[in-house]
Amino acid sequence: TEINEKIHSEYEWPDHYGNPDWFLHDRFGLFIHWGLYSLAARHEWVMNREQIHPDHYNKYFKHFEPDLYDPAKWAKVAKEAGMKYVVVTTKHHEGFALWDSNYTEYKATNTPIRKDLLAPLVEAFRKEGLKIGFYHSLIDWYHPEFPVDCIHPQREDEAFKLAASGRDMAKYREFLHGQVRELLTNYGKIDYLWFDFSYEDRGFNGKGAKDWQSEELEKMIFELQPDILLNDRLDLGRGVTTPEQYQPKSNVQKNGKPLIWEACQTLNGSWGYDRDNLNWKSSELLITMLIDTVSKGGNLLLNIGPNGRGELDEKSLTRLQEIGEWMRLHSRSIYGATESQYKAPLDCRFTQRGNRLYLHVLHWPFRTIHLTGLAGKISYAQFLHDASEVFFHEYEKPDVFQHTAFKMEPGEVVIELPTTKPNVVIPVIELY
Ligand code: H79
Repeated sequence: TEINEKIHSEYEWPDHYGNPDWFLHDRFGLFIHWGLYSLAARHEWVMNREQIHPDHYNKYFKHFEPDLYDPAKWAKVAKEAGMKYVVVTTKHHEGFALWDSNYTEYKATNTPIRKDLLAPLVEAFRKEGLKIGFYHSLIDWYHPEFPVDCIHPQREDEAFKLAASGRDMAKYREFLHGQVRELLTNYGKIDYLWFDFSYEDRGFNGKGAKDWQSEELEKMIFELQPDILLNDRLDLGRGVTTPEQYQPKSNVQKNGKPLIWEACQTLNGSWGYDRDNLNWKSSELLITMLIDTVSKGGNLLLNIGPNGRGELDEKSLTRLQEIGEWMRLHSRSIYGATESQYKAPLDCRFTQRGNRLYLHVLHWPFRTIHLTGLAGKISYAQFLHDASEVFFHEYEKPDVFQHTAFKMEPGEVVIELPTTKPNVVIPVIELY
């Protein structure tokens, strides 16, 4: 109980942004990438990677009919995995709208399924008590006024180059702002808006805040949804920092203060449904990534790519279920927890919630773990999963006889472990 509470009270976060308390508490969200690329089933950048002309890509639009779509199932899976919020692709770079937008004909209601697919999803996840986030692509490879640039497909094709001349960013911007207005008007309270992405520095005609008119867009967003959180990809230097498929070495700081950040990660390296993918992460690795993120003061937004019929594949389901089983027993070390001031030993991660310290043992050692600087600060230790007591030994003074197995440095605590690793993916010891 003597563990010093020195959790960052002040984050680098703009005053005019919404209150991020729920976000900092909840820590774990579900990302959903679902669009026409789910039919291609070979990565959501397929249009770019294979330089597919919009006219040809149109086959996916003509055949999009997710007849088994049941967002209540997805919401249940997310809830049981321990996720507290969802971020769904309203429109990805391909330009296809999942909702009944008045600004385009390229939308779900004009595919064979003939339905707004966003409304039932929002309803289903709200019903399970999850907060609602929208992913929205700033980039658009379908809109005829989006100026062709360094990451636009078909840029080497002569006919395309001709069609690409005279595109008007102002017209695209009107469309972009208009769609965002729809999304923030027609679906009730939206908790989080996740833009993707700015790339002014990436080469020919790369786009940033000036192109999107991010300041005006941001102003409109807060008029429509005063409590909403925004990510950092509008190129304004503020919002939730979103490292992509990358675990930062430590909490990112700015002006000497920690930033609010969220790792976004895939199950297999692809965001969209990817049938032949061989790069699936194990459940253990995914749980490790969640722990690692929270131990650095961040959130984890973990992605699924539902298929063209609107279902989740077996591999995704298994992983979410296994994460959920771990979370059922260990969420106390995740929700409301953050990084600790104490340095974790080798192959361990600390999280801290108030005066409670959580030691996550990623790799099971033989018999002991030495913790530095904690002598005299702990009164009890137990495994989280079964509340079984864990013995520990504290350094007292140098001249006192100490058992050789627990030879300690000043200030150290030695945790005494069972020889066999408990039967959970990653055991956690609660210290307080
Ligand atoms: O929606 C998911 C991805 O499709 C999207 N963001 C997540 C959430 C995304 N993927 N990649 N990126 C954002 C940034 C991409 C950068 C690169 Fe490139 C594309 C690196 C290599 C190809 C652009 C073209 C920059 C260099 C070459």
